[in-house]
Parts: sequence; C-alpha cells; structure tokens
Amino acid sequence: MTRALIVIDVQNDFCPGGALEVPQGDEIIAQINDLMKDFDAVILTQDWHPARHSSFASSHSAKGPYEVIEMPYGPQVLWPDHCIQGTSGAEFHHDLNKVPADLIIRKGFDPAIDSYSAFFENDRTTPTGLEGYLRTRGITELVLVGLALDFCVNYSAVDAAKLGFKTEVRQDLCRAIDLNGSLQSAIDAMTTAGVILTRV
Ligand code: VGL
Ligand code: ZN
Repeated sequence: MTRALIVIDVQNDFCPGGALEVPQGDEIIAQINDLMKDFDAVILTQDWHPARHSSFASSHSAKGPYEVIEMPYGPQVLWPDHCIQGTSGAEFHHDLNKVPADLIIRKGFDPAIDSYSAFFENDRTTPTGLEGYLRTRGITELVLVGLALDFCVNYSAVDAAKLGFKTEVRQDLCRAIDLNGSLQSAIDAMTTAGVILTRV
C-alpha cells in the first residue's frame, strides 16, 4: 500500500484577500504542512488559467460572477478572474510548504475548458495525466485536503474514487465556497462515489 497526500489549490486567490477567496481558506495550511511527512508522496495541484479564460465571468458579455452558463461540456459556473498564470494570485500561499512536493500538477490551462478535478477537465474525459503518475508509482490510497471542498476537492475526490483509488477527504483540512447549496451537494456526491469523509 502506497499513500499520497493530494493538496488541492492552496493558492493566494483562494485564500482571504484573494480574487475568489474561500472563507478561512488559510486556516488549514499549518496542519496540512504537518501532515506531509506521513505520506509516501505529496502532490500539489495549482489552478492555472490563461487570461480571459472561458470560466471567467469577464469573458462573457452581460454575465456576472456566480451565474451559470451552458458550455459544450455542460453547465459552468462563471467565476471572478482568478489564478491567472504568472500572477501572485496563482502562487501557492506563502505558508504552504512546497518542499516535500514530488509533483505539482497544473490544471485549467485550456482556454475553452475549466478543470476542477485534478484528474479530468470539466468535460470529464480529457485527462490531466495524474492517474498515470499515481499508477506508475504504485500509489493506491489518496488523502485529499485543500480548497475548495465543494468544487476542486469534490471533483477530484469523486474522480479518484471512480478510478478505484481508496480515497479519503479530510474535511477538517478543507474549506468550502458554499454557493447555492454546493457544499451539501458535494458531500452527497462524494458519499455516493464511496469517498471516505473524515474529521480528525
Ligand atoms: C476552484 C472554482 C474555480 C477550486 C477553482 O479550486 O475549487 N473553484 N476554480
Ligand atoms: Zn479556476
């Protein structure tokens, strides 16, 4: 059994003061750092959008943040501009320990498709390559932490469980955006997919 810790999107734009801030998003960082030593592999994900990405409300005339539009791959929430490649908002939070990371996986770089999940873009079919990395390293068990619980953590955890990884989400080391009931929907989706939700 080989276990990986997957740290989802602990970036400035998702922390207080950021463009898409998750309330108390920075509170989880010290404990995530402490947890890293307990794993065979540590993987960080980084939301990494080009300017004028199609998931930004500013890319669509007469649309505001948090409105939902229909994209060729399905419904898409429109977000404030965030995690633009090369900006400070896209950087990992200063307090996150990047040193133990074996792999940093970037996602959301295709201008036409968002990517909440660390495994597949939002069309649910275009792979990021993370599955192959984990399998070739013999990793079978995953623990996910980070931001935001109801979007990127949720999508990543559901995909991981569907791919057959034993998948745990440490809910105490996540924080949520909670948009129109998205937190409860996420908990339901993860539970249905067989994700183990824990609080320590
Ligand atoms: C995320 C919305 C847009 C996340 C990323 O990391 O949960 N949410 N991009
Ligand atoms: Zn994003």
